[in-house]
Amino acid sequence: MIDQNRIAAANARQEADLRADYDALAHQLDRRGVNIERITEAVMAFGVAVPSWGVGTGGTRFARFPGPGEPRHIFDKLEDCAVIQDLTATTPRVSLHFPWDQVEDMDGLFESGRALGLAFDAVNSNTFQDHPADPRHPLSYKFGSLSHTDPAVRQQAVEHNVLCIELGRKVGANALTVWIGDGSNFPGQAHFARAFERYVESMQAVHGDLPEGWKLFLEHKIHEPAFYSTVIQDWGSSLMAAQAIGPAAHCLVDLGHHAPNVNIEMIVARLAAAGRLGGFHFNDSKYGDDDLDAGSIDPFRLFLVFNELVDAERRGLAGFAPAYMLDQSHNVTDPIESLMTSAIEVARAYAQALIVDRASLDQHQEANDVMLAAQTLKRAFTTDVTPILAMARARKGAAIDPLAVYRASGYRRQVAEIRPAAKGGGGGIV
Ligand code: LRH
Ligand code: MN
Ligand code: MN
Repeated sequence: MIDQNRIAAANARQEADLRADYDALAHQLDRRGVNIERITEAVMAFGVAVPSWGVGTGGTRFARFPGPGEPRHIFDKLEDCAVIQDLTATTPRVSLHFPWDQVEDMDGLFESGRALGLAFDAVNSNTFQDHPADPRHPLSYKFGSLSHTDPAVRQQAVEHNVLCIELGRKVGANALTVWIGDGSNFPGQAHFARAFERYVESMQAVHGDLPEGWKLFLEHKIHEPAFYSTVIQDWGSSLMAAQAIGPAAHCLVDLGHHAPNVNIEMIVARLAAAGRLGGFHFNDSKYGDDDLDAGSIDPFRLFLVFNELVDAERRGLAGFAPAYMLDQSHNVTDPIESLMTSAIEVARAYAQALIVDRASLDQHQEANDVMLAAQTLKRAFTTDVTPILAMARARKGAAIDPLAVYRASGYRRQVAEIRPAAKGGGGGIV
């Protein structure tokens, strides 16, 4: 979607400066026993998926303010995703959400992705909304889906998930992510134990339908839309459920789905140790499921999450292969700009985690040298790895400065001429 010559010309202007910064960092890392080339290679191999729904402007319960050139459908969304990949070479896969992205011609969708240089990541089911236009969905999810008291609603929700697997197969996906809004708004409204049992039973049926090699991701969330209790509210419920559902069931950690102050990096370590860490939805937050841009509020936490991931990778935990994805909502920025920036921030956290001096860290931990252990981590976190990230992009034919090239390309202006202006308006409460 972005002219390669434009990227090459912009890179040519910045190449000498990048080389100087990269060489300086190489010397610094070399003194610390770190080979910069190994880090750059790892960053080049790193990818984080983009959610199809992320390229449209998000909204809140109060209002939505769409920007120019909003994607009209999944094919427009794929084009926007391709822009992000062209410029960053960090987002080779797109995650679809059904029925939002469901089209008659799923094979055509797969082909469109391929023509744009994109593959498909985990697909997401949606039983947190009713599907009034779909004759297969006569029943409402107002009081739950996979854990509903009515077996007919549970069956409908199971069938939707089975359909999502079928659609996912057509685009070469190999995982289904299930997040449900099931829960309660009043004490006494739901029977905690029975609702959980019903959820597990429904998910066992979905698990039974998984093709060979597929994973089933269970995404927990503490609250919203249910504001008193949620059926899969935290990693404990998620792990209990995954262990009961079957071997392909894994826990997915969306960074925004926890109570404030929860130690997410420790959850990561626990799930990895249990062999059930499925993947991530990266975003950032200050209060709840804010869905702010990854790394924009608490980059240190993002680094600490990757510190655990790199540690788990080094320890060679069996079957350790978490799926990485962004899941954020852009209310006041151009979604393409936010997603490019966030993908780079996630890669930054990975690169910082890779340069942690793990031998020293082990030593300080064993000797209970608190200050030096903490400083070992901080030293990696405070190292500016920007030249590594930029060099990795340049070597893959992407932009040294993706944002500048994107703005100069005029992409948003061009698509705004083709795509009709989207109307804003009230959110759910207006
Ligand atoms: C729920 C969630 C989940 C949904 C997406 C739209 O808050 O994180 O991943 O599928 O948002
Ligand atoms: Mn999510
Ligand atoms: Mn969320």
